[in-house]
Amino acid sequence: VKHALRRAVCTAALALPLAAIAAEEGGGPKPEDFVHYRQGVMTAIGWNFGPMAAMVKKEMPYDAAEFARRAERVAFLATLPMEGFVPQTKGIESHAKDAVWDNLDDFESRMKDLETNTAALASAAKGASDLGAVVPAFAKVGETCKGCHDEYEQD
Ligand code: ASC
Repeated sequence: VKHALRRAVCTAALALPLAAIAAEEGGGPKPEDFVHYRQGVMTAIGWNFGPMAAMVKKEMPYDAAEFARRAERVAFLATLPMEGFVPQTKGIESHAKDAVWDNLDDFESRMKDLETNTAALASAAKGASDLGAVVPAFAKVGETCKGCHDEYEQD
């Protein structure tokens, strides 16, 4: 009887998808973990965007290699935050308005625009020797940031 019971329990466990087992045992990410993850990525994007913005505003001398390196980083980082905007985080206190989850298709399409426009900036920055060559692509990224923040970010 004991063996039969153990076999039944093991069979049931194997039938459960791994993710469900992880969640049941508390091993999966909790809703707050998704929020912290996306906040960390957004912070890293801002960290790398800042010096590019300073160069464009001529608050810092234009350094083509540094600009290109940061543009590459931002293009990669832009592919990451969407994974943190999962519906189970709706209602958790953060800078994200609930409007994100009420308009998830629009939000996701804006994130895609960010990927596209940051990739274009990284390409433009790669061969650029003067600031003028990167400003249009930089401005487009800035508009993409601002458009989405205006719509979906709160204090
Ligand atoms: C930044 C920052 C943003 C964008 C946006 C561009 O430095 O934190 O969200 O630039 O303001 O318009």
